[in-house]
Amino acid sequence: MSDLLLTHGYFLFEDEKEMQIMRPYPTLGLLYISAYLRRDGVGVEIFDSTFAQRQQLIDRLAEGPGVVGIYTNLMTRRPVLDVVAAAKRYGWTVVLGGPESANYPGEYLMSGADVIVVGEGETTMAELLPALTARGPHDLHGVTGIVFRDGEGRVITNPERTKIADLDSIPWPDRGRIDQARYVDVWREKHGMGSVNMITARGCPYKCNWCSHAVFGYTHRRRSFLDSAAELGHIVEAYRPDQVWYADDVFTISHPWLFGYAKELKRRNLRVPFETISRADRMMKDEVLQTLADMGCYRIWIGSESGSQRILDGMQRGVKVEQVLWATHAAKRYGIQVGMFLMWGYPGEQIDDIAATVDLVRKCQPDIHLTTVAYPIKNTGFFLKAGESVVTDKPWAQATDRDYRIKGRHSRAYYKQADSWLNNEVEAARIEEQNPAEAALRRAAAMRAREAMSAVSLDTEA
Ligand code: B12
Ligand code: SF4
Repeated sequence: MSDLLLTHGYFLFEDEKEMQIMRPYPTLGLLYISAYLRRDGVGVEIFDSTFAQRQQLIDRLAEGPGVVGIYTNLMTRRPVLDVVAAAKRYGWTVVLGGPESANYPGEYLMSGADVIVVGEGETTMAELLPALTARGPHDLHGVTGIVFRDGEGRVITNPERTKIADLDSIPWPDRGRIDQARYVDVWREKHGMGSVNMITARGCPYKCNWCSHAVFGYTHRRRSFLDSAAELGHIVEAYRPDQVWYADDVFTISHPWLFGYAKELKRRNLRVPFETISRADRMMKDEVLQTLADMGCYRIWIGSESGSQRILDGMQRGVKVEQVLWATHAAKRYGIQVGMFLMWGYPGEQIDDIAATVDLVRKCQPDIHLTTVAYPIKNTGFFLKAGESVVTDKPWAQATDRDYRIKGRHSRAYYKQADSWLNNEVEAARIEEQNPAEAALRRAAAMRAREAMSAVSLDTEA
């Protein structure tokens, strides 16, 4: 019998879209907590729901009560609420962690959860578990970093927990406790490259308005490059992936760190192809791109978001359009593929701003570009600024933050046409020289999409 069961609400096989994408990674947060607690002798079991059926988790909960800890993010609200209900039916004490429950502690407590952990889970759980055993779930005053309900049902928010200063002091994620090999195999089968995720830092100090800082705040803490390289060495030995994904928020944020890491990997004779995410303004040196290429970076994702400086400034992105243009071209010069993330519908965006985005992507010619219609995540600057214009017609328990709409904003159909305009224009520019006839057809399609936007422009979301 373990002291703690850890799980999450992401069931890959329940989601057709996710099954098509098939790029699963384990939730590192749970693996970090498991490793930390087990080092101190706590018995931890992980039920990794990714490849499981929901009923299997419910059957496990039926085996008997204890403490269950569940990771939450905004996509998994509904399955998590189901798991919480099942756990309560079988008498479990339920602890939630991750960005979503930190944003809605009151709602989750009212839905049956006993404790919400806000921020990093390792040290909080180490203190919370004995407190739960000794005092139960309603007398947890003094355990920092949690929200709970006292004996009278009042929601009590304890002070914030101090963040872990030295990330090298915590053990590496407990990948051995889950079927990590299955993730690698799924990747290899579907994409030809087995992949493993790891992180070298926690938190991001930038203030992009739509981005959730619910877990790490605005801190930025790095692991040493020696410890990170040692973990990569272990991953290669244990799981033989063909690539890794550095899931850091901004992989090239510290150039001295990057150069040190690259040197250490070279010393260890470790060159593993990888993809990662960064910001254009942290890539503005040939030496950075050369280093990434030498280390094995085959694709870099850039949060480009908009080609309009006015919109970028409104987002508090802190990046110039020219930097995105330079960074994408420079990455390609070094043989690194570029992926661009773009966002439609940020407040204030006009047709000219969309035109500027189309123009930027056309000039950048990334290998991949992905668009999203902006949605306000709870407690972000975007959410707070949008205020009463944030609306939803679903009850909280049935919705996610992605269901929030902004009153008066254009309809989904409008942004679908914007996608068509963008994709056709970018493709036309790409094939212009080899196939001018096809390029002309593409350009005509882009024009039609732009015109169709005017036709649906009055059709608003709410
Ligand atoms: C990698 C990543 C992904 C990956 C893979 C996820 C994975 N399995 O690894 C992919 C690309 C698939 C992805 C997708 C999405 N992501 Co994402 N992702 C991340 C990212 C960059 C890193 C996650 C990570 O490994 N963190 C490192 C670990 C150590 O931190 P952690 O998970 O938070 O865990 C700590 C604490 O939260 C806590 N904790 C965690 N679990 C538990 C459980 C218990 C019981 C306790 C007590 C504590 C606890 O302790 C942990 C250790 O200290 C984060 C940003 C970030 N820096 O965390 C965004 C982030 C989690 N993603 C986010 C979003 C919005 C998404 C998408 C919705 C995007 C989209 N529009 O489609 C999708 C949703 C996917 C899905 N179906 O669930 C948001 C979540 C916001 C929110 N309120 O939920 C984040 C925070 C980004 C942001 N800054 O806005 N994502
Ligand atoms: S979007 Fe990226 S750079 Fe901006 S605050 Fe979030 S993690 Fe940092």
